[in-house]
Amino acid sequence: MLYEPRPELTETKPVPGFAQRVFSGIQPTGNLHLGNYLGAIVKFVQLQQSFPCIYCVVDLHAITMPQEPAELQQSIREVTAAFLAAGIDPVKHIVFNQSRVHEHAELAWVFNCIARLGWLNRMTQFKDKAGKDRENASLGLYAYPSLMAADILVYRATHVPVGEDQKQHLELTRDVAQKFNNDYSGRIADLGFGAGYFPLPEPVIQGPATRVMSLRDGSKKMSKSDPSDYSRINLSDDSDTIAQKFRKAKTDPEPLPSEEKGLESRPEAENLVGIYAALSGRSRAELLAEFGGGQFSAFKQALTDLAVDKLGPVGKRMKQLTADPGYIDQVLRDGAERASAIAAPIMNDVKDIVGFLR
Ligand code: AQP
Repeated sequence: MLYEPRPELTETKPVPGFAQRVFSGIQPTGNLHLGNYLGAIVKFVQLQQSFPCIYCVVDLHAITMPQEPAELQQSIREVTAAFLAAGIDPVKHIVFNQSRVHEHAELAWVFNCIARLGWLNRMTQFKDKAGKDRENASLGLYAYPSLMAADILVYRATHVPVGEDQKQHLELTRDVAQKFNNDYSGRIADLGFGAGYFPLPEPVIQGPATRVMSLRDGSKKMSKSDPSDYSRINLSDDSDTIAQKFRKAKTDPEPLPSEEKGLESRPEAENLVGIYAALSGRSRAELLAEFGGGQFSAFKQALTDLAVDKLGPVGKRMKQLTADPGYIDQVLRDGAERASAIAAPIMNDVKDIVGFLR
């Protein structure tokens, strides 16, 4: 697993022929957790140094599963607060909620007519989320990856920081871009857009922790929708809760190994060491040299102290920000205006390419 810190994200490979731009989103579907933080938000913050970035609270995606309206509004503000608390700059970059920019939904329809059923049938996230009752899943949940392609390509974004679970959706985005470019290649050339209208965006998956696992089951990813709150560390958890969750985190009876090889087939131990490595910026080998041979209790105490130290200030700032919804709403409105200014001309180009009158 790729838990080693990779602060050199700035060396991300450029996509030739396009202005380099970062886009990513997070669903407002409940408490943000350590997986979202290490797998996505930390990378969002780092990439601001080298790219213009657009970060979106993807509320259209959220309603692919049932949401209580008042809770959805609250979650949109909380995810925005987490972005800002972690260090995303809404003035130099763009932060907004997806439903405010109608071009996402418009382009998604065009992409629904580009993407093939066979492609969507292969998406593992749909299978996981629909579960056994597929007939009863929403059409929106099935078409989720097509909307995600539109989110990215409506800004002709070239780089998309995500956790490992989103890799397959990113591949589908590239397939959609490629097929659109091929299907309309003549028209794209006639209108003077060169060889291809859309870039094939690069996933930025490397980073400190690409897949953080549940604290209750090392074979399942840490997730907002896990019914057990003990499966995850929420960004809003206070220090006592963080300590309690790490104390109760599942482990095995063996002491910690002194070398990385000893973590094989020990998913819970590997996960905790990976979280420590990501939060501290130290390598797993270094940590095992220090903690190897010792009991989990001492390691868990050190991990708790580190997590409280790193996440405490983020949680505190989130609380301050959510206490001022007027400010959050202003950030989102302003971001949406600036996002629309980029998306509208791109959507107009798409209409011309496809052959709509406008
Ligand atoms: N466990 C994880 N480890 C590393 N990265 C993760 N991400 C999610 N879980 C982990 C990354 O966080 C970003 C936002 O994800 P999302 O909210 O859009 O949806 P998700 O991937 O479905 O996240 P959850 O927490 O599992 O939510 P629910 O339970 O609602 O489905 C993405 O970049 C994702 O890779």
